[in-house]
Amino acid sequence: MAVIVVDMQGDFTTWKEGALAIPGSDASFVKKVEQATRELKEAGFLVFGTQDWHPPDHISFYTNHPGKNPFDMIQINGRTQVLWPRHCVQGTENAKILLDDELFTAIARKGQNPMFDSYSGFQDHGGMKTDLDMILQTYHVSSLVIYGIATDYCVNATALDAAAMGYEVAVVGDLCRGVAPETTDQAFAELMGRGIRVVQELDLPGLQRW
Ligand code: VGL
Ligand code: ZN
Repeated sequence: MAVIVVDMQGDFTTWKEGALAIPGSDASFVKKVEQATRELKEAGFLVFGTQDWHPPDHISFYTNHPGKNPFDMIQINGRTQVLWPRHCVQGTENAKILLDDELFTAIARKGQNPMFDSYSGFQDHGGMKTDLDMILQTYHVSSLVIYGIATDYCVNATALDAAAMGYEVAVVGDLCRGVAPETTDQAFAELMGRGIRVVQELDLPGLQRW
């Protein structure tokens, strides 16, 4: 049994005045996520993280598409791409993970190829795998508790991929924050539709028998 903490990085938080700050991601949210993660680790879960880690010329930045604005949608390689503010640029202060480093057994970086976005911690939009699945297999992990930011993008994509790959998955709703209410509601509905359990932090003690 293991935890995946998704993209708890400065640029996604109001706490750090991030470039792509997700509503409700203040210091108390981050501290709550850190405390819950510490308790899960103490209960015997291995803890893994994902980290959005883009080069400056990344395709998802509106600044790399002349005339475009933040949150515009464009077609790239036959799929819709949201254009984001520049965020989580490799090596920058706000690309750092905000939780205590010592909690993590390993961290999988994603979004490093300038040509492809990567919401999922398992693979980018071009189908290139990260190390995450291999790392989980090394530790014989079969069930995953997933939470972090953003519910409607990277948490959603990571949980859907995990379920599709055969992991038993629970997403902890109140340890997530979403970009927008409508897409966040859609994400929870989609997760439940794929057999993923959506639980709350209070339910976690019951999950520890996984
Ligand atoms: C994310 C948008 C762009 C996320 C990452 O972590 O959900 N969202 N890059
Ligand atoms: Zn990104």
